[in-house]
Amino acid sequence: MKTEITELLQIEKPIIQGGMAWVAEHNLAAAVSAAGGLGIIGAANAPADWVRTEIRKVREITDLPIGVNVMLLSPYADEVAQVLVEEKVPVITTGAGNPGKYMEMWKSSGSKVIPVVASVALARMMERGGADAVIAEGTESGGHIGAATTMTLVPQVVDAVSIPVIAAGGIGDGRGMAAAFMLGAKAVQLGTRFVVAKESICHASYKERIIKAKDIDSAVTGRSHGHPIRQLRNQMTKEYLKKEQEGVPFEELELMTVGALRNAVIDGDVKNGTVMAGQIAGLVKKEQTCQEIIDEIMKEATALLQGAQYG
Ligand code: TUI
Repeated sequence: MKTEITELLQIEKPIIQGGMAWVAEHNLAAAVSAAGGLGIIGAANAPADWVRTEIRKVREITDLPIGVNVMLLSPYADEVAQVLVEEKVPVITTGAGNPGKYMEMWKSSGSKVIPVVASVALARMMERGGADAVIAEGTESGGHIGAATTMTLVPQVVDAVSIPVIAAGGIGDGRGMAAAFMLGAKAVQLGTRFVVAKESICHASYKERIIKAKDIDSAVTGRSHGHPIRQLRNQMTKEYLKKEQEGVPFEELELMTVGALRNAVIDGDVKNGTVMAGQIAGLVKKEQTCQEIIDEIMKEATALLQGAQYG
């Protein structure tokens, strides 16, 4: 399936893996790229040296294109931005902010730059700033989220910009991919489904929580202080939401979540840790290899899109 995104990124299939903190490391990124999609290393809050090492580890496994996601709230964002220039990373995506100040350096070092946007206004600004494409991410996503749904955001961003749009948030199978293409997207980005991939280093208990999740099992913490995070409900979200409702100050709430994502992803503490996942978790039923996931989604989407205009 050829689209403006497969051409732009030199990949076979228009499926991109999200840059999930702790999960999106070299094993997962290499497996997604090897399966014909675009694997992404999630820099999240990691130091720049970790990012450089992960990029080099992927390169030992495959020559195929990969990307790095820069989480713009990270204290290491400036250093990570510089490492991506030095390592000549072919694709850079960004999240949780406006990457305007890095755009020129990344473009002039030859990277394709694809910011995640949660509004039409930011999409327009990114196009003016030289972005090659944007990822329109709906509130169905796991982790840090915006307010608009994928169904409403994607077509409005598609109408507002002339660069290609990648849809994200709530997409977990070929039906979701086909629907996104009908809204005008030229590729999709998936997170939750890849968390459960065989090649994902995520703890078995975390994967199990996603597999067992039902449609309405996620909660959003942090709305009161402007950093909403979607995650699966557990003891921690219960306590957090109660304290948030009582008006407990941000600093105290933040203390509750220090190291909590790592505790869940690496140590498997799904009770008191942060189990980030999107609303589509209820659809994810089994652990599969990245190749199986991508082949299944492509087969289903292409059958649905037969005769439709998707390129
Ligand atoms: O970035 C994400 N998802 C994430 S990042 C993350 S790590 C984290 N951990 C704890 C606290 C905060 C972050 C976990 N999940 N997705 C991309 C995304 N970007 N979603 C929404 C946005 C977004 C929202 C508003 C991007 C830009 C924006 O506007 C900023 C502006 O300045 O206009």
